[in-house]
Amino acid sequence: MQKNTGLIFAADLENGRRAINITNEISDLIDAVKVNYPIILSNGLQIVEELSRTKTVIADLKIADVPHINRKICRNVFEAGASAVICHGFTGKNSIEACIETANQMYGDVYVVAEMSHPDAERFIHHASKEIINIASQLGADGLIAPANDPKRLQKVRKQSKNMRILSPGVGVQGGGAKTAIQAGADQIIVGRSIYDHREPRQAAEKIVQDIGYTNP
Ligand code: O7E
Repeated sequence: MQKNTGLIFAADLENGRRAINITNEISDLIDAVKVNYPIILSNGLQIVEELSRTKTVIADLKIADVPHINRKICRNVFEAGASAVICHGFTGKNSIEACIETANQMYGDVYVVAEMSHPDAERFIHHASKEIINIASQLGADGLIAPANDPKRLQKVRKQSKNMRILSPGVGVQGGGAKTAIQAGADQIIVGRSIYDHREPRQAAEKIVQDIGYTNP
């Protein structure tokens, strides 16, 4: 996935038409559109194909199964038009590797969840993040996911991951700021509700892109 504005739109809408309309409306302001279970379960995998006509699609299925199932999940979403998948890291080397091998065969990217942004995330995943980052790095993952609303943890992930790309959710409704997250080490910011729940989604996206520090060349 190319980095340009630094903004990734999380299209967590059950209404596929609305997701497509907003994606079209802000398409020049975003690097990619991220789809998760709500939109895929409501609209089928076809929504990946439809969105991919406008924008690079990241399939955020937080894949976390045994290796042969991970391969099938990845193959299905790549065949539908996704350019990248997101998998969990806590499942360990073999499960992450299955995603990366499949992605390599299908010219896709894999991002691995290193830390999460919700309350109580620290109970389990944060203890494992250092090892997750090491495994993701050794296996050649394209990047990591780490929380924008916890700049200290984000900084830590940045330090441990050296120059791996970091995509960061948690801006807006979850309390994080785009500028702070970029300063803490994020490369790209993932935003959903602050865009799609805004009266003027384009205005909201423009403001975030400004906060990221993107300037039109
Ligand atoms: O709070 P919002 O509305 O801006 O939505 C945030 C999006 O980021 C949503 O799609 C959610 O699934 C995702 N996310 C988190 O909020 N926290 C995390 O720790 C991880 C993710 C995520 O996207 O993981 C894979 C990128």
